[in-house]
Amino acid sequence: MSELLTLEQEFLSAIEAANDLPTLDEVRVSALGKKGKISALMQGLGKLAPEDRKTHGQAINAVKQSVAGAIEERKTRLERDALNIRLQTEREDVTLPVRGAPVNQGRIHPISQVWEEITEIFADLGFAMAEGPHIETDENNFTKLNIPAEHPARQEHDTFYFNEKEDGSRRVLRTHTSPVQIRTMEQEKPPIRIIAPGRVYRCDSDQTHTPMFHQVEGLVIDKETHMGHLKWVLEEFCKAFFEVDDVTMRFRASHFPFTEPSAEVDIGYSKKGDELLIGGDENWLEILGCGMVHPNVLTNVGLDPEVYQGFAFGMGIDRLAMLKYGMPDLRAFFAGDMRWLKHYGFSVLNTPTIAGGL
Ligand code: 2NL
Repeated sequence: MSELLTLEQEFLSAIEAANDLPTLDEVRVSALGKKGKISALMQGLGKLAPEDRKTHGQAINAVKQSVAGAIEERKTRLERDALNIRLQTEREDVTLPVRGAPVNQGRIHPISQVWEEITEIFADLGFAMAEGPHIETDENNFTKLNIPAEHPARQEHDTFYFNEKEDGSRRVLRTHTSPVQIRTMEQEKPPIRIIAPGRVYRCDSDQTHTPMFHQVEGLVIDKETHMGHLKWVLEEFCKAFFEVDDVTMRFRASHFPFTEPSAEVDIGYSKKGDELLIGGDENWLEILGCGMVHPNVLTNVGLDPEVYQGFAFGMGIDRLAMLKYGMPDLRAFFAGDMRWLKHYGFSVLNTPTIAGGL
């Protein structure tokens, strides 16, 4: 029994002497841990005569309680002391300027910004947004758009082709977002009013071309949709996009395999120093292509051209971004240069809305 009391005294002094939490924990392990001295005594009870077990067991338990209690008390004390020391020594200067949060440092890429602006404007005009795969079938990218095999337009598209499959079919990286409209016309019944913004790919790279660029196409199909509607939609779009009350637009007859008639659209502008002012008819800038959906395209997607008609248009997002925000070099868009992005990028918190201004 006296052995037990000595052991208790030993532990209590060790606990009192422990000046930090790790040392205190070492004491705890040596006393109460799985291989600790008190635990060992507990395990030894089995070897005692049955009549001694109870008294010994109670005595060991009492020591265990007292040691555990002392450890807990010491722990609370050490933690409080540590906190007091920190409170006395650590100082926070609340007058220091606030460090920029990620939300203030990050930038929205001009392409993302213009993409948002465009979808916001067309959403306001009643268009839904449609998306589709970047890897497309030859049929969706060309054939159904009235561009049959051997058509010269296929060469103009500088297509990235995948290897031919065993059945002779081959896939392509979409050269325009038109396959998205093809899919929509096949899946939904008119009236259809959609825009399809997205990445497109052409095997072409120089000062004004990158192998991946961004396009937005629009499509409206109904029973009586005509070119007057097309003109109005594009005019409203240009006014909203360039944030002006009036635009001058010029529709020049053109040709695309998938529209008939087809037109290219220019907007008038003038120069004031380095600045480009939208409006007037001093200079013209081509911004998009459009037309009435070709009857063959309607037939190819299962729509009766005797019942349905509609218009479509397409424009380059990157080009529109360069124009609106005065960025001269297309290749800088994809260089990933943080200095460029800091200069031309947009605040994360500045989402374009029709009401709040683009
Ligand atoms: C351009 C010209 C255009 C279309 C795209 C289209 C799509 C379908 C049917 C008919 Cl599914 N047309 N798209 C029509 C005319 C012009 O894009 O210069 N884009 C950058």
